[in-house]
Amino acid sequence: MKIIFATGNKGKLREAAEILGEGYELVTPADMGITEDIPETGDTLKENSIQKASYLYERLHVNCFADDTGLMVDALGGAPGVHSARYATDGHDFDANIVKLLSELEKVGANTPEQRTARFMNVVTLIIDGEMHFFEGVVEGHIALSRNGSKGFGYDPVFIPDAFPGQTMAELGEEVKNSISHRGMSLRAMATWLKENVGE
Ligand code: ITT
Repeated sequence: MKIIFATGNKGKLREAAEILGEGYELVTPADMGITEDIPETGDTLKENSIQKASYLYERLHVNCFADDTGLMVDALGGAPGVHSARYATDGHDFDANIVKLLSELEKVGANTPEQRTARFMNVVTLIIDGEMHFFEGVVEGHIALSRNGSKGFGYDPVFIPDAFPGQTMAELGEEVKNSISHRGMSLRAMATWLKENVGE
């Protein structure tokens, strides 16, 4: 099945291709000549996910999906949350975001795993024949005291999932990450829905 993934994030694209597997050909907005940043100005992950998928559907009238993800840290009242991409700067600066996250946790004196609990939450919006469908995923864990590992992207070097205590997502590598991740959960649910309802 050929489907557009409304993302400009290469890490997400790589993971989605791996999670969905051989039956899918993923096309990006850039492949379709859409090179501007797709706006994401909503107050919730779901609003942003809808905004990204709708932006493409309105322009191209083709089946597509979008993923919006946030890292919710309990000791920071749920921050960076919906603002995860632009936590430290206006751009998508992964390193600066991690530096800010570690420093904010230090400021509030959250030093133990129990004080640093967090989760990645993900909402996928799928538009098929003009109708929207939603799939959600979550992975629980905590924020490491310092960064470790070089795989993955974004906040992976500081996120330790409960399923593998002692290793960050960036140490576990893509295959293990996908098997337990927020994105793995929602995209596998989307693939099941597509198989049952579209037959692909
Ligand atoms: P698109 O909107 O183009 O898909 P984005 O990077 O803007 O890409 P989000 O708004 O969904 O995507 O992501 C918010 C931030 O969370 C961003 O900085 C990501 O790098 C980070 N992030 C998203 N998924 C992640 C993951 O699986 N592991 C670590 N960090 C992640």
